[in-house]
Amino acid sequence: MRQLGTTLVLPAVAAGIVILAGCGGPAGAVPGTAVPGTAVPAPVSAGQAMPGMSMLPAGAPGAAAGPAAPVATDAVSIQNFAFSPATVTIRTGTTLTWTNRDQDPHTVSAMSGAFHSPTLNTGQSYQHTFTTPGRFDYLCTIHPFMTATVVVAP
Ligand SMILES: [Cu+2]
Repeated sequence: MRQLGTTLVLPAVAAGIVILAGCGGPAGAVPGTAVPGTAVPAPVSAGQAMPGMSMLPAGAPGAAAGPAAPVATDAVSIQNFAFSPATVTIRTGTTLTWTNRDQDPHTVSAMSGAFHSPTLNTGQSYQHTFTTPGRFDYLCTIHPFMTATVVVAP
């Protein structure tokens, strides 16, 4: 008898756990559902985003201090027939360095003619200092489909 009772209880408990677990989801969703729209994911995503987001706020103050705070990089890789990053934003006076990491030769050539590297073979680099604010689209003259942009902030 006891064994039967116990046997019956266990499934009941298990079922209860399952039910509770099941209710956990819907229960949490109900409040959100009660307020349809963006309110549903907001609380959840806010909590989950905190760890990842914490890095952004950390950098945000610094970025806020410098309105022009661009992508902090002064190096562009030429790899897989593409410039990476394809768009870089730098401050006036920054020297950019392109390095060819492909097996094929490439060039770094401004469409405006503002700068033009020699043919860069594997592992070779080219540097150009941007002294004038503006947007500089450039390409590889050997592979004209390879285009990229340098944005020079004042
Ligand atoms: Cu190329």
